Amino acid sequence: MQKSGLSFPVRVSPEVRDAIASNKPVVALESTIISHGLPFPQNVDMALSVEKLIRDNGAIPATCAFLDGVPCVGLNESEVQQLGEAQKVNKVSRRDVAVTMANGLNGGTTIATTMILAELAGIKVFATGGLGGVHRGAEITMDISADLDEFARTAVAVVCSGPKSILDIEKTMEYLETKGVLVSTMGKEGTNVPGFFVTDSGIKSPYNFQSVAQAASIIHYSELMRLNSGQIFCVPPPAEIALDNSINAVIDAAVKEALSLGIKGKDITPFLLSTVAKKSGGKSVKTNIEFVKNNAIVAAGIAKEVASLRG
Ligand code: PSU
Ligand code: MN
Repeated sequence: MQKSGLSFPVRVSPEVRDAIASNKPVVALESTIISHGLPFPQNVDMALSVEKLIRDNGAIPATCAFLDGVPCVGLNESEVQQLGEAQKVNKVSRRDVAVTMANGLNGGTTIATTMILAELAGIKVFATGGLGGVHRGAEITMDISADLDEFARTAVAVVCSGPKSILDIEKTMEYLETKGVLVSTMGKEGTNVPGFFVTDSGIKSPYNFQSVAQAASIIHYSELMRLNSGQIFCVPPPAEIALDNSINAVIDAAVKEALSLGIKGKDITPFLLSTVAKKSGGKSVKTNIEFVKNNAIVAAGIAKEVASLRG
Protein backbone atom coordinates (compact mmCIF):
# COMPACT_ATOMS: atom_id res chain seq x y z
CA MET A 1 0.00 0.00 0.00
CA GLN A 2 1.17 3.47 -0.86
CA LYS A 3 1.46 5.94 2.00
CA SER A 4 0.03 9.19 0.75
CA GLY A 5 0.76 11.26 3.85
CA LEU A 6 -2.21 13.43 2.92
CA SER A 7 -4.52 14.43 5.72
CA PHE A 8 -7.25 15.33 3.23
CA PRO A 9 -7.71 12.39 0.88
CA VAL A 10 -10.35 13.90 -1.43
CA ARG A 11 -9.44 15.45 -4.80
CA VAL A 12 -11.56 18.58 -5.08
CA SER A 13 -11.32 20.25 -8.50
CA PRO A 14 -9.79 23.75 -8.47
CA GLU A 15 -13.05 25.29 -9.71
CA VAL A 16 -15.10 23.68 -6.94
CA ARG A 17 -12.46 24.48 -4.32
CA ASP A 18 -12.44 28.16 -5.33
CA ALA A 19 -16.23 28.29 -5.38
CA ILE A 20 -16.46 26.87 -1.86
CA ALA A 21 -13.71 29.16 -0.55
CA SER A 22 -15.49 32.22 -1.95
CA ASN A 23 -19.00 31.15 -0.86
CA LYS A 24 -20.30 30.64 -4.39
CA PRO A 25 -23.24 28.22 -4.74
CA VAL A 26 -22.20 24.63 -5.51
CA VAL A 27 -24.41 21.61 -6.30
CA ALA A 28 -23.01 18.10 -5.80
CA LEU A 29 -24.04 15.33 -8.21
CA GLU A 30 -23.84 11.57 -7.75
CA SER A 31 -22.42 9.08 -10.23
CA THR A 32 -24.11 5.74 -9.52
CA ILE A 33 -26.85 7.10 -11.73
CA ILE A 34 -24.16 7.36 -14.46
CA SER A 35 -22.46 4.01 -13.83
CA HIS A 36 -25.46 1.87 -12.80
CA GLY A 37 -28.69 3.84 -13.15
CA LEU A 38 -28.90 4.75 -16.82
CA PRO A 39 -27.71 3.07 -20.04
CA PHE A 40 -24.81 4.41 -22.15
CA PRO A 41 -24.80 6.88 -23.94
CA GLN A 42 -27.86 8.53 -22.33
CA ASN A 43 -26.02 8.44 -18.97
CA VAL A 44 -23.19 10.65 -20.27
CA ASP A 45 -25.58 13.02 -22.06
CA MET A 46 -27.62 13.34 -18.86
CA ALA A 47 -24.56 13.99 -16.69
CA LEU A 48 -23.16 16.68 -18.99
CA SER A 49 -26.46 18.41 -19.59
CA VAL A 50 -27.25 18.46 -15.86
CA GLU A 51 -23.87 20.10 -15.22
CA LYS A 52 -24.62 22.72 -17.88
CA LEU A 53 -28.09 23.40 -16.45
CA ILE A 54 -26.61 24.00 -13.01
CA ARG A 55 -24.16 26.51 -14.51
CA ASP A 56 -26.94 28.20 -16.50
CA ASN A 57 -28.80 28.57 -13.22
CA GLY A 58 -25.95 30.31 -11.44
CA ALA A 59 -24.23 27.50 -9.50
CA ILE A 60 -21.12 25.32 -9.94
CA PRO A 61 -21.68 21.56 -10.49
CA ALA A 62 -19.53 19.04 -8.60
CA THR A 63 -19.94 15.50 -9.89
CA CYS A 64 -18.51 12.99 -7.41
CA ALA A 65 -16.86 9.64 -8.21
CA PHE A 66 -13.87 7.40 -7.42
CA LEU A 67 -11.15 7.39 -10.08
CA ASP A 68 -8.45 4.75 -9.55
CA GLY A 69 -9.42 4.70 -5.90
CA VAL A 70 -9.24 8.48 -5.43
CA PRO A 71 -12.44 10.12 -4.17
CA CYS A 72 -13.10 13.07 -6.49
CA VAL A 73 -15.41 16.06 -6.14
CA GLY A 74 -15.73 17.81 -9.50
CA LEU A 75 -15.00 15.83 -12.67
CA ASN A 76 -14.03 17.16 -16.08
CA GLU A 77 -15.89 16.19 -19.24
CA SER A 78 -13.58 13.36 -20.24
CA GLU A 79 -13.74 11.86 -16.75
CA VAL A 80 -17.55 11.85 -16.94
CA GLN A 81 -17.31 10.24 -20.38
CA GLN A 82 -14.87 7.59 -19.09
CA LEU A 83 -17.07 6.71 -16.14
CA GLY A 84 -20.14 6.45 -18.37
CA GLU A 85 -18.43 4.12 -20.85
CA ALA A 86 -16.50 1.91 -18.46
CA GLN A 87 -17.70 -1.64 -17.93
CA LYS A 88 -16.10 -2.30 -14.55
CA VAL A 89 -17.18 0.37 -12.14
CA ASN A 90 -17.91 -0.35 -8.50
CA LYS A 91 -21.17 0.89 -7.00
CA VAL A 92 -19.87 2.71 -3.96
CA SER A 93 -22.12 3.20 -0.96
CA ARG A 94 -20.80 3.88 2.59
CA ARG A 95 -19.72 0.26 3.09
CA ASP A 96 -17.67 0.32 -0.12
CA VAL A 97 -15.74 3.59 0.36
CA ALA A 98 -12.56 2.40 2.06
CA VAL A 99 -12.25 -0.85 0.10
CA THR A 100 -12.65 1.07 -3.18
CA MET A 101 -9.77 3.33 -2.13
CA ALA A 102 -7.59 0.49 -0.83
CA ASN A 103 -8.04 -1.47 -4.08
CA GLY A 104 -7.66 1.54 -6.40
CA LEU A 105 -11.03 0.99 -8.07
CA ASN A 106 -13.20 3.23 -10.20
CA GLY A 107 -16.53 3.83 -8.54
CA GLY A 108 -19.87 5.51 -8.99
CA THR A 109 -21.05 7.17 -5.78
CA THR A 110 -24.52 6.46 -4.40
CA ILE A 111 -26.50 9.14 -2.63
CA ALA A 112 -24.97 8.02 0.70
CA THR A 113 -21.39 8.29 -0.55
CA THR A 114 -21.98 11.51 -2.49
CA MET A 115 -23.24 13.01 0.79
CA ILE A 116 -20.04 11.86 2.53
CA LEU A 117 -17.85 13.45 -0.16
CA ALA A 118 -19.96 16.61 -0.35
CA GLU A 119 -19.73 17.11 3.41
CA LEU A 120 -15.96 16.60 3.40
CA ALA A 121 -15.64 19.18 0.62
CA GLY A 122 -18.02 21.66 2.30
CA ILE A 123 -20.98 21.38 -0.14
CA LYS A 124 -24.48 21.66 1.35
CA VAL A 125 -26.77 20.87 -1.60
CA PHE A 126 -26.95 17.86 -3.90
CA ALA A 127 -29.29 16.98 -6.78
CA THR A 128 -30.28 13.57 -8.11
CA GLY A 129 -33.16 11.46 -9.40
CA GLY A 130 -34.44 9.13 -6.74
CA LEU A 131 -33.62 8.04 -3.23
CA GLY A 132 -32.74 4.55 -2.15
CA GLY A 133 -35.09 3.28 0.55
CA VAL A 134 -36.85 0.37 2.18
CA HIS A 135 -37.35 -2.35 -0.40
CA ARG A 136 -40.64 -4.16 -0.85
CA GLY A 137 -40.55 -7.29 1.30
CA ALA A 138 -37.92 -5.74 3.58
CA GLU A 139 -39.68 -7.34 6.56
CA ILE A 140 -38.16 -10.59 5.25
CA THR A 141 -35.04 -9.51 3.31
CA MET A 142 -34.07 -6.56 5.59
CA ASP A 143 -33.01 -4.69 2.43
CA ILE A 144 -32.90 -1.04 3.44
CA SER A 145 -30.69 1.33 1.44
CA ALA A 146 -27.69 2.82 3.23
CA ASP A 147 -28.93 6.15 1.80
CA LEU A 148 -31.48 6.42 4.61
CA ASP A 149 -29.06 6.12 7.51
CA GLU A 150 -26.72 8.57 5.83
CA PHE A 151 -29.32 11.31 6.22
CA ALA A 152 -29.28 10.67 9.96
CA ARG A 153 -25.55 11.39 10.21
CA THR A 154 -24.45 13.65 7.34
CA ALA A 155 -25.58 17.25 6.95
CA VAL A 156 -26.24 17.54 3.21
CA ALA A 157 -29.57 18.40 1.58
CA VAL A 158 -30.68 16.20 -1.30
CA VAL A 159 -33.10 17.39 -3.95
CA CYS A 160 -34.79 14.41 -5.61
CA SER A 161 -38.09 13.07 -6.94
CA GLY A 162 -38.80 10.95 -3.90
CA PRO A 163 -37.94 7.35 -3.15
CA LYS A 164 -37.78 5.17 -6.25
CA SER A 165 -41.19 3.65 -6.92
CA ILE A 166 -39.54 0.23 -7.06
CA LEU A 167 -39.49 0.55 -3.25
CA ASP A 168 -41.95 0.48 -0.38
CA ILE A 169 -42.48 4.22 -0.04
CA GLU A 170 -44.66 4.02 3.06
CA LYS A 171 -42.03 2.05 4.99
CA THR A 172 -39.31 4.36 3.67
CA MET A 173 -41.15 7.35 5.14
CA GLU A 174 -41.59 5.58 8.50
CA TYR A 175 -37.89 4.72 8.59
CA LEU A 176 -36.89 8.32 7.87
CA GLU A 177 -39.20 9.56 10.62
CA THR A 178 -37.54 7.19 13.09
CA LYS A 179 -34.13 8.45 12.02
CA GLY A 180 -35.19 12.08 12.44
CA VAL A 181 -34.83 13.02 8.79
CA LEU A 182 -36.87 15.87 7.33
CA VAL A 183 -38.81 15.15 4.14
CA SER A 184 -40.48 18.14 2.52
CA THR A 185 -42.19 18.13 -0.86
CA MET A 186 -42.37 21.12 -3.17
CA GLY A 187 -45.92 22.29 -3.72
CA LYS A 188 -48.91 23.57 -1.87
CA GLU A 189 -49.89 22.24 1.56
CA GLY A 190 -51.02 18.60 1.24
CA THR A 191 -48.91 17.72 -1.84
CA ASN A 192 -47.94 14.06 -1.51
CA VAL A 193 -44.43 12.61 -1.81
CA PRO A 194 -43.64 11.93 -5.48
CA GLY A 195 -42.78 8.37 -6.54
CA PHE A 196 -39.80 8.91 -8.83
CA PHE A 197 -41.46 8.25 -12.20
CA VAL A 198 -44.87 9.33 -10.96
CA THR A 199 -45.90 12.75 -9.64
CA ASP A 200 -47.89 11.38 -6.69
CA SER A 201 -46.96 8.23 -4.75
CA GLY A 202 -50.18 8.42 -2.75
CA ILE A 203 -48.13 8.80 0.43
CA LYS A 204 -48.46 11.96 2.49
CA SER A 205 -45.45 14.26 2.72
CA PRO A 206 -44.77 15.33 6.32
CA TYR A 207 -44.06 18.88 5.12
CA ASN A 208 -44.31 21.02 2.01
CA PHE A 209 -42.28 23.97 0.76
CA GLN A 210 -43.16 26.56 -1.82
CA SER A 211 -39.87 28.36 -2.49
CA VAL A 212 -36.16 27.69 -2.66
CA ALA A 213 -35.71 30.32 0.08
CA GLN A 214 -37.85 28.24 2.45
CA ALA A 215 -35.74 25.15 1.76
CA ALA A 216 -32.53 27.11 2.38
CA SER A 217 -33.93 28.41 5.65
CA ILE A 218 -34.52 24.83 6.84
CA ILE A 219 -30.90 23.94 5.98
CA HIS A 220 -29.77 27.04 7.87
CA TYR A 221 -31.68 26.22 11.06
CA SER A 222 -30.64 22.58 10.92
CA GLU A 223 -27.04 23.77 10.90
CA LEU A 224 -27.65 26.30 13.64
CA MET A 225 -29.11 23.57 15.88
CA ARG A 226 -26.24 21.21 15.03
CA LEU A 227 -28.67 18.47 14.11
CA ASN A 228 -25.94 16.92 11.93
CA SER A 229 -28.51 15.40 9.65
CA GLY A 230 -29.41 15.78 6.01
CA GLN A 231 -32.71 16.88 4.55
CA ILE A 232 -34.74 15.44 1.69
CA PHE A 233 -36.41 17.97 -0.57
CA CYS A 234 -38.73 16.20 -2.98
CA VAL A 235 -39.70 17.78 -6.29
CA PRO A 236 -42.56 16.02 -8.06
CA PRO A 237 -41.79 15.44 -11.75
CA PRO A 238 -43.99 17.88 -13.72
CA ALA A 239 -47.04 16.25 -15.34
CA GLU A 240 -45.60 16.65 -18.85
CA ILE A 241 -42.58 14.48 -18.03
CA ALA A 242 -44.03 12.08 -15.42
CA LEU A 243 -45.27 8.60 -16.31
CA ASP A 244 -48.83 7.56 -15.57
CA ASN A 245 -49.69 4.91 -13.02
CA SER A 246 -49.54 2.13 -15.64
CA ILE A 247 -45.77 2.05 -14.94
CA ASN A 248 -46.61 0.45 -11.59
CA ALA A 249 -47.58 -2.84 -13.28
CA VAL A 250 -44.21 -2.83 -15.09
CA ILE A 251 -42.45 -2.23 -11.76
CA ASP A 252 -44.41 -5.01 -10.03
CA ALA A 253 -43.37 -7.45 -12.79
CA ALA A 254 -39.71 -6.39 -12.48
CA VAL A 255 -39.79 -6.89 -8.69
CA LYS A 256 -41.20 -10.42 -9.21
CA GLU A 257 -38.53 -11.19 -11.80
CA ALA A 258 -35.76 -10.05 -9.43
CA LEU A 259 -37.18 -12.28 -6.73
CA SER A 260 -37.35 -15.32 -8.99
CA LEU A 261 -33.78 -14.76 -10.23
CA GLY A 262 -32.54 -14.38 -6.65
CA ILE A 263 -31.08 -10.92 -7.26
CA LYS A 264 -30.11 -9.27 -4.00
CA GLY A 265 -28.01 -6.66 -2.25
CA LYS A 266 -26.45 -3.86 -4.24
CA ASP A 267 -27.47 -5.44 -7.57
CA ILE A 268 -31.19 -5.15 -7.07
CA THR A 269 -31.66 -1.41 -7.73
CA PRO A 270 -29.67 -1.43 -11.02
CA PHE A 271 -31.52 -4.61 -12.08
CA LEU A 272 -34.94 -3.11 -11.41
CA LEU A 273 -34.11 0.16 -13.16
CA SER A 274 -32.79 -1.55 -16.28
CA THR A 275 -35.67 -4.04 -16.41
CA VAL A 276 -38.23 -1.23 -16.10
CA ALA A 277 -36.32 0.68 -18.83
CA LYS A 278 -36.51 -2.31 -21.20
CA LYS A 279 -40.13 -3.13 -20.44
CA SER A 280 -41.27 0.47 -20.85
CA GLY A 281 -39.53 0.76 -24.23
CA GLY A 282 -37.12 3.36 -22.87
CA LYS A 283 -39.88 5.64 -21.55
CA SER A 284 -38.68 5.36 -17.96
CA VAL A 285 -35.16 6.45 -18.99
CA LYS A 286 -36.50 9.57 -20.73
CA THR A 287 -38.58 10.50 -17.70
CA ASN A 288 -35.71 9.79 -15.31
CA ILE A 289 -33.40 12.14 -17.22
CA GLU A 290 -35.98 14.91 -17.40
CA PHE A 291 -36.72 14.95 -13.69
CA VAL A 292 -33.04 14.90 -12.74
CA LYS A 293 -32.69 18.07 -14.85
CA ASN A 294 -35.70 19.60 -13.15
CA ASN A 295 -34.27 18.74 -9.72
CA ALA A 296 -30.90 20.25 -10.67
CA ILE A 297 -32.55 23.61 -11.40
CA VAL A 298 -34.29 23.59 -8.00
CA ALA A 299 -31.03 22.55 -6.28
CA ALA A 300 -29.14 25.43 -7.93
CA GLY A 301 -31.80 27.80 -6.58
CA ILE A 302 -31.50 26.37 -3.06
CA ALA A 303 -27.67 26.51 -3.21
CA LYS A 304 -27.84 30.19 -4.19
CA GLU A 305 -30.12 30.95 -1.22
CA VAL A 306 -27.85 28.99 1.14
CA ALA A 307 -24.86 31.03 -0.08
CA SER A 308 -26.70 34.30 0.40
CA LEU A 309 -27.76 33.33 3.95
CA ARG A 310 -24.09 32.78 4.72
CA GLY A 311 -22.74 35.80 2.90
N1 PSU B 1 -31.43 7.83 -8.68
C1 PSU B 1 -31.58 7.51 -9.98
N2 PSU B 1 -30.91 6.42 -10.44
C2 PSU B 1 -30.06 5.69 -9.62
C3 PSU B 1 -29.90 6.04 -8.26
C4 PSU B 1 -30.63 7.12 -7.85
O1 PSU B 1 -32.31 8.21 -10.70
O2 PSU B 1 -29.44 4.75 -10.10
C5 PSU B 1 -28.94 5.28 -7.34
C6 PSU B 1 -28.51 6.25 -6.25
O3 PSU B 1 -27.11 6.33 -6.33
C7 PSU B 1 -28.94 5.61 -4.95
C8 PSU B 1 -28.80 4.16 -5.28
O4 PSU B 1 -28.16 6.03 -3.87
O5 PSU B 1 -29.37 4.11 -6.62
C9 PSU B 1 -29.50 3.29 -4.25
O6 PSU B 1 -28.99 2.01 -4.29
P1 PSU B 1 -29.30 0.97 -3.09
O7 PSU B 1 -30.79 0.78 -3.14
O8 PSU B 1 -28.55 -0.30 -3.43
O9 PSU B 1 -28.83 1.59 -1.84
MN1 MN C 1 -29.96 -2.62 -0.60
